[in-house]
Amino acid sequence: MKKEELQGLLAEAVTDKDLKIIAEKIFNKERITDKDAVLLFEKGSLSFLGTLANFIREDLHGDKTYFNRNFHIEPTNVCVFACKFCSYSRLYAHRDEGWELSMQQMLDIVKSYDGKPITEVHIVGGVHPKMNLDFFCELLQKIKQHRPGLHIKGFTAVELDYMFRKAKLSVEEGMTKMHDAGLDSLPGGGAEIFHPEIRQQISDDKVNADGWLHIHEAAHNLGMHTNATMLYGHIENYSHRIDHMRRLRELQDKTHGFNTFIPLKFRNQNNDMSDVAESSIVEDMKMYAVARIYLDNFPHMKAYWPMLGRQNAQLTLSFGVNDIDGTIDDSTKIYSMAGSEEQNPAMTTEELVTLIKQVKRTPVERDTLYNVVKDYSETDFEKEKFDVLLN
Ligand code: V47
Ligand code: SF4
Repeated sequence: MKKEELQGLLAEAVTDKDLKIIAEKIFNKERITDKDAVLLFEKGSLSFLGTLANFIREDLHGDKTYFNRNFHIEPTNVCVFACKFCSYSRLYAHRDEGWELSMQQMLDIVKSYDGKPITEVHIVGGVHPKMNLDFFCELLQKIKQHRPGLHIKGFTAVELDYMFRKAKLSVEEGMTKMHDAGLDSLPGGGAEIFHPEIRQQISDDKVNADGWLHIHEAAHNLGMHTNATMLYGHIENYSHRIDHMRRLRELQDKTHGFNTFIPLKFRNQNNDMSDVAESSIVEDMKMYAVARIYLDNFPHMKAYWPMLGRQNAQLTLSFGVNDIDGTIDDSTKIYSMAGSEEQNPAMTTEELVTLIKQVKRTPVERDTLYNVVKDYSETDFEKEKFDVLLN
């Protein structure tokens, strides 16, 4: 729908003066304030927020919906920290209940994808006191020796902060070492909620907001791209969410190093916050929409489908999202252990493409840096299978 038509529709449907002013700002590509964002959360109806977020999404990306082909390595779930929402980690004292992969086991995982058209490996896990910077630098070097073209997106700022401090290196020195060893980009994990009022209650002992942002800034300064997440839908309020996004928007103004923002819906099974109810789907869609509207300098918005479930992920594509992550191998346990929809989060490319086409969007396979690998708008999988049989 054209901008003028949308403006007309909203002018009739929206009676609230403040919301009308915000809508005008968005149509004129002006930045909204923190106060505007609170108002959107509090007063914006789902259809209002969806219309505005979708306007921005289509302005930036049209109908394109990106995914990539990746696999995960989770080196360990043993962790020195004890985040209350985490269903995945085991303290070092209980490491016999967890897992620790050896260097060879991790390399064997990489080798198991030989010959497959995978573009990225995502490495993320607990903070193990014995797996140090040198160990992971060696792993990075060995992966690159084996498959130089594989993009390595790895290690949250929480893991890196711990490794750098243990190695007695500054953030800049540590990041340069990892980058030189083969680390290409950083995932967005460990951000949770930056505001100390909440952070102190849910993950008191790990790197704070400034430390997290410092690590991402150092990566950006080396030319690396990174993602950012936010764990929402637990004990935080709207102001905490906006405070979180404001800190990200400010750093992005400075470095332009963030690629993607990923709101992560809090899941409440098997953790110390099981008494906290999960957010509703309506609340989830509002979260995606407000994030798309507020973070005007983030190129991409991602819904992580293993956590949301497939149908809800489809829904997010009308609320600002233009990326639904990858065809993930079933090795990622962080969400299945927290009670996500997907106990076995693997989807073939064909399934992912169909999912996107079902909601009338254009599936595009990307690499980590959003270079187009393949546009699937014209792909007919049945015909492709038939052609293979004939040849
Ligand atoms: O930081 C942990 C979250 C994150 C729970 O950058 C939980 O492409 C919900 O960051 N309920 C790690 N969430 C995963 C992550 C990620 C995932 C996918 C893609 C990318 C990317 C990054 O998982 C943690 C934490 O915020 N998490 N426990 C839970 N119970
Ligand atoms: Fe450790 Fe990460 Fe779990 Fe926190 S969320 S306990 S840092 S694995």
